[in-house]
Parts: sequence; C-alpha cells; structure tokens
Amino acid sequence: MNLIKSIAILIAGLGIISCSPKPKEAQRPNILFIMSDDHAYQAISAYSNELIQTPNIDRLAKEGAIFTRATVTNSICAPSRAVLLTGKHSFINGKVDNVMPFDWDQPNFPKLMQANGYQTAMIGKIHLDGIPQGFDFSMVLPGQGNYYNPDFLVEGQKVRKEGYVTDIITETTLDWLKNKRDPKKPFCVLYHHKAPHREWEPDERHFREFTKKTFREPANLFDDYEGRGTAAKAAEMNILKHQNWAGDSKLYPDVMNELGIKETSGWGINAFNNNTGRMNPEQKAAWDSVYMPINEDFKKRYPNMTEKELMSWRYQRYMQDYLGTIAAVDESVGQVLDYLDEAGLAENTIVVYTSDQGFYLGEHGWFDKRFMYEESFRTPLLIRYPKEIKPGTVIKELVQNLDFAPTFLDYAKIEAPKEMQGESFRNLVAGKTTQWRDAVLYTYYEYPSIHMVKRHYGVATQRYKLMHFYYDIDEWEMYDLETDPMEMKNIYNDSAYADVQEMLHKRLEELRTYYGDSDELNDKYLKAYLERTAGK
Ligand code: SGN
Ligand code: CA
Repeated sequence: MNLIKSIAILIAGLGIISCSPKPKEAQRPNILFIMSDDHAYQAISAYSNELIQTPNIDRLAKEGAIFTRATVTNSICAPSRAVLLTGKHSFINGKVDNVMPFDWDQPNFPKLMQANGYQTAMIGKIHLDGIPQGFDFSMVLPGQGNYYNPDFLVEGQKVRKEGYVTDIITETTLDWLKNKRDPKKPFCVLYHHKAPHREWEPDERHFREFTKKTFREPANLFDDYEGRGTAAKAAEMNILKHQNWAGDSKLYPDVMNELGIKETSGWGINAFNNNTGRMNPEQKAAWDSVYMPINEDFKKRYPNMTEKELMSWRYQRYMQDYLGTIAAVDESVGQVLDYLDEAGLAENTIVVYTSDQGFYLGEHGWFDKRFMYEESFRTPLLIRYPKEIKPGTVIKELVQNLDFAPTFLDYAKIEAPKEMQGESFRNLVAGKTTQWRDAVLYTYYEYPSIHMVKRHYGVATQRYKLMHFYYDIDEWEMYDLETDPMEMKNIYNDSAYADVQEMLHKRLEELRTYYGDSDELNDKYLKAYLERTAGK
C-alpha cells in the first residue's frame, strides 16, 4: 500500500468517526417541564415570602433563573396548555376557551421532539380532550381530575389510583424516569400537577399544619371596584360572595342547614359530597378530625359575625387549603430534583417550573383568574439548566407561555415550524442577548360562563396596559403599573396619559396584525361559543 493511499484511508476513517451520531445525542439536553394548575406567583417564596415557604421550587431560582414578568396569552387552563404545546396564540390554535375542542392533529413541540430522537412522556393534568399526541407514554387526569383516589387515563384507559393526586403524579414521574426511560435517548417529560386547583383539598400531612395558620390579608381584599370599569364589578370571583360554602370553605351541609346558610351555586354541595365521597374511611376520618372542629367553631361565631369578619374568615379558610395543596407540590419538586442529582442527570436536564396561569389570592377580593390584571396575567416561571444559565439569574423581560415550544425546540436543536409564533428565550436567559420584545398581546374569551369575566383583549408593556372589554359592553381600560401596581385606577380617559393611550392603541393594533388576530376572529369564536353553550 503506498503512503498516499494509507493516508487517504486514515482520513476517511477519521471522517466516519466524526460523522457518527453519538456526540449529538450526548449533547442534547433533557427537559423536565413541571406545570402546576392555578399556582399564583404570590405563593412561591422565591417571589414573595408573605404566604408560604417553597424551598424546593426556590432551588430552581437559586441554581438557575427566575422570571419576574412571565405572562400568559390567555389566562385559563385548557387554552394555556394548548398555547404551551403548539406555540401559537389561542385564536390560531383554535382552543380559545375551556369549551371549544382542541385539535391534537396540529403540530406540537413534543411531537417534533419525538420525531427527532427524544423519548417523551405526559403525566398529570392536561385538560385537553382526546388522546394526547406526541408522547411515548401518557397518564393524564380526565378533565379537572380529583385530589383523592383520582382516576387517570393511562394510554386512554381509565384507571383509579389510590392515594393523593400530587403524590401519585410524582411517583409515576419518578417511576418513568427510573424504570421506563431509554438512557440512549434524551427525554422530554411534561410533569403536570392538578394542585392547587379548586377545590383545594390538601393531604392530611398538610391540612393538619395549614389549618392552624393565619395569613396576611392583601391590601385590596375589600376592594369596592370603584375606579375600574364594568367588567371588574360584574365578575363573580369575590371570596365572600362567590365561593361555595361547602365546596370551597368546607362547611358541612348539615352545619349550613343549622345556620340557615344557602349554598352559593347550585353545584357547591355536590362538589363537597363528591370530593369527600372519594375518600376512603381512613382519609375521611382524618379529614373530619380536623374540619369538624373548624365547623363547630364557626357555628359558635357565625351569629355575631359582620360581613367584614365573614370575608376574613373565608379568606383564611381559602388560604389554608390552597397553600396546603402547594406544600405537597413543593415537596414533590424536591423529590424529583433529588432524583436528578442522584442519577447524575441534573447537569444535562433543563428543569422548568411554571403554572398554567396566575391566580388571585384575595387581591381585589378575588379568587380565580381570567383577567388581564397582573395576578392572573403573570405566571410563575423558574428554570434551571446549569450548562447555560447562571445561578441567581433574574429575567424581567416579557416572556410568554407562547415561547415555551420554540425555546425547547431550540435547546433540542430542532427547527421550529414557521407557524409557531413564540420566540426562543434561550439566549435571553443565558445572558447572551438583551434583545427582546417590548410588548405582548393578550386575549380572553370564556364569557358568559362561570365567574362572568367579560371577553377582552389587550396589550402590555413593562409599564402600561391597555385592555378592551367587548361583546355585551364596549369599554377600554388602561393602567400604569409604575404609579398603580395594584391596578386600582383606570386611567384610560386621563388626559395626562393621552400620548401613552395613543402609543398603546398603536402597539395593540400592530400586535394583532402581526399575530393574525382581528375583530372577525372574535366574532367567529363568539358565535361558535354561543352555539356550543346554548341550552347548557
Ligand atoms: C372549574 C372551577 C372554576 C374554574 C374553572 C376553570 N370551579 O369550573 O373556579 O375557573 O374550573 O378552571 S370548580 O369548583 O368546579 O373547580 S381551569 O383551571 O380549568 O381553567
Ligand atoms: Ca388553571
């Protein structure tokens, strides 16, 4: 063999080695996406120390990044999840409210990851009908799911599991990571809690502790909605007026009878009976041992309570149960992070913690979400990825749930389809760029419906918001978050803000055009909604 020929063979051999697919797989990160349901950023100690300590969720902020202005495009459960999967606004992906069907046939990021060598799983609440597409394994709650001994759809088959929902979802996720994972492939797991969704039923280990606590009241718990428009006044989200006494505050129906209290809604007593009816005898006995004395105490105090005292009592009941369910979520996050450490997976795994939207914890006197006001428009977002994100990073830019799909595809080195509308924030969170959008678009559709939050859309910048409420009203609202962070005063008609108003109208129209929204689409979705809900 002459020298030239042997050098050629050697070079060809090196070429084969360097072309082997191995290094690419080794470099692609795993994704563990943790989403809870209705988890307010006010109830994460990395955001605020006032209500609860969440040391495990906080770890992600310490070891990675916290986003102080992460927002959703549409503050309600199923639509938010559709945006997460598709990377498209609600008016493009079609799932505008909890009522309209979701089209699983459209592209979503897990499908793309699966087709490009990732092993994918979906465990917990997804709230989108139909068999999830894009997952090698799925175990999801049907609809809203239950806290105690919940049913799951495992690959579409209904299975009842004994235990507490947060624990079961966590155990299943850990089992998948430990025993079902293909170590040759990177993974993408959507690990989605039901908690802390209504009707806020903690596990025994937490209700014993949390029912003893007293929480601070927000400054605007007794908001009278002066200074706002019709929409805030018409909403049915007030803790005193609109929570269910049995279903939410956990008054026993016979105690309500004795006191002459009528249930707020037609289904509150049913909710209570269904929820407690799912408990096994031990769970029920533990529940009664704590909630019966609370009922007894209330029975004594009720005859002399003022409206204000009643509101305070209901607020405390709400916080005790809501935060009790979060304590379990935080523990579960700790278990999963510990496992990543033990298995040597922490370094190469992107861990995200977020919620499908924010939530009112008594601000404006409210519970629930839906509005473009800050507490429900914003959502918690914390991300750890040691390879790219510096510990203690704080991101103030306006990212949205619209950006998740393109961001994860970017990390996985998969090209995002053109139809996806979000932007990858990979470089932003890595500190490689400071370039980011200056305004975001919001839309909300589910009306008339439970909680009666009117249809609206709007634009938000770092400092200002402009919203248009439509359908049975035609009202504009505008807020200056710098001078009015609690959004108590609509300044739409304030002449001092005339230039700001003009600028916001312009940005709003630009964004609606850019993303493909229009009054015609609003009409189309309104008509479809009214047809689907007629007679219901
Ligand atoms: C249920 C809740 C509402 C909640 C919707 C939507 N009531 O109807 O308070 O707004 O779900 O929630 S409940 O007492 O029946 O749970 S979402 O998270 O699915 O959007
Ligand atoms: Ca939700």
